[in-house]
Amino acid sequence: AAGRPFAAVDLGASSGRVMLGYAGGGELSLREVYRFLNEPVRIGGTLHWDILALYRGVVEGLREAGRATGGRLAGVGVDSWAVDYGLLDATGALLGNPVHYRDGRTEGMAERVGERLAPDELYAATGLQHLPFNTVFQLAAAQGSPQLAAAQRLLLIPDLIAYWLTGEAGTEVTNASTTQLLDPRTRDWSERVAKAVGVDLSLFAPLRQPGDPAGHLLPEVLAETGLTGPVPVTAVGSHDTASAVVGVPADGERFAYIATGTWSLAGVELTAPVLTEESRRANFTNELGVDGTVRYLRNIMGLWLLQECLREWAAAGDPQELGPLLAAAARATPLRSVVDAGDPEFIAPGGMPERIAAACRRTGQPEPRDPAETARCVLDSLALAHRAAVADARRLSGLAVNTVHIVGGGAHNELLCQLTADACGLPVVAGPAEAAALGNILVQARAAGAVRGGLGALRSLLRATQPLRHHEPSGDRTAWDRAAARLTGGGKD
Ligand code: LFR
Repeated sequence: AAGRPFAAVDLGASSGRVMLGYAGGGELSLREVYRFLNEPVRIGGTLHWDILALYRGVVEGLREAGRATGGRLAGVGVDSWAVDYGLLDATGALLGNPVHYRDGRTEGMAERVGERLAPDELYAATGLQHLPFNTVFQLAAAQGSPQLAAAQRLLLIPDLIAYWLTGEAGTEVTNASTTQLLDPRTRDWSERVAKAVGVDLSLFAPLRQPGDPAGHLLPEVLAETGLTGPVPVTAVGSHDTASAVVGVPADGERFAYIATGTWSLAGVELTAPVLTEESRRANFTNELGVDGTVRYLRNIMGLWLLQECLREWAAAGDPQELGPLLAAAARATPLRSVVDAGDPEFIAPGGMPERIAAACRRTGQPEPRDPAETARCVLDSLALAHRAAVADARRLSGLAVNTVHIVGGGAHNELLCQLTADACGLPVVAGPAEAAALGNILVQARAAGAVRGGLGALRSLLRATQPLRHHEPSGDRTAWDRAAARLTGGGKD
């Protein structure tokens, strides 16, 4: 093979994986070498990430990658979910387990921060959509805690893993943009915001750009993984969604993307942020992307709704297999009832089937009667939310969109992809499912000189090498309008 071997560490909310990719000389291939569960732990009423288990998974995965390559790797890159962090003391020791963004500690924090900086000013300065768990709100919740008082460093999750692998601390900018402390115009910290909300910016390590060197695997890590040094670690789009957007196999600029997994992140790629009041009201975010781009998108609950139902049914002694469940959902009555898949009421774990049923009752719609109807309700609701996000992104950014790309785990879900095409009235290109890992590898490979060019060139390499599926819009689009009206109280069928 012509390509050189790179490892992508990609940590998701439900599982982590180490992927081995070969890139260069026209080749781009990827395979999973190790996957491990990411199981949060509730202790003393707080939901934590089991960060040491995740780190162990990373080490095991790098060892597996080395086993496949004779101990040689041309590079390693780390991406994960956003907003969360670990605190380190003056010696670099971790102060407690990172808290999960779905933990309830941020309740009431937006109001508290809002007293110091009004929501419209916060948006005008940071361009970030309001999500209750943005890092600023987590830091507001941690204010006054002995841990924060002892902290000398704050490292976002992928930067924390990279620090343990290399001994070097940095703050990668695409993920830093999800803290709500960064100005998307200057792509640098907003000292004004930090001062107003009482955050000490010296907690953060220096900013890094995707493609920047981030150190080398430490001797102890080489020994543990059996890899032969030196192995460079490269800053990638360390926010998984930033890497996933690199991994969108788009041709040209007129596309919308939906990165689906635990979340659906739906929007467009821009060269400048949109910071208008209208954009704030539509709850659109301006997260930073690779190569100076802006990820203008909205968070939608995503397959979390279904994952939580599956967990609940299994716990109640009624386990469902995903394949048959989706087949039954495909046969269920379309658009029988829908919920607002953008509603933050669905963020916390627990009791999901009942919470979905309650949302249906509240809007005067029939409750789903069984798992198949619940799954159909979730998928119809996601497609409806995808449609609204794509329409709003077009309207607010002025970008003419002619194709919707679905990447991430949800690209495997044919029903979801078809419903999204139907709802949007646009062709959907589905795949790659491992867009985040591919985006991670492409940025490393480019930094190493194995591939060349801008995002357009990286994406044409994706199109040439990755299997994609096409969905043409079908059905009656007005049915989606009527379903949307049920949620806004605009009329009940
Ligand atoms: C997706 C994601 C989203 C972010 C959410 C929480 O994995 O990174 O982009 O809003 O997780 O961090």
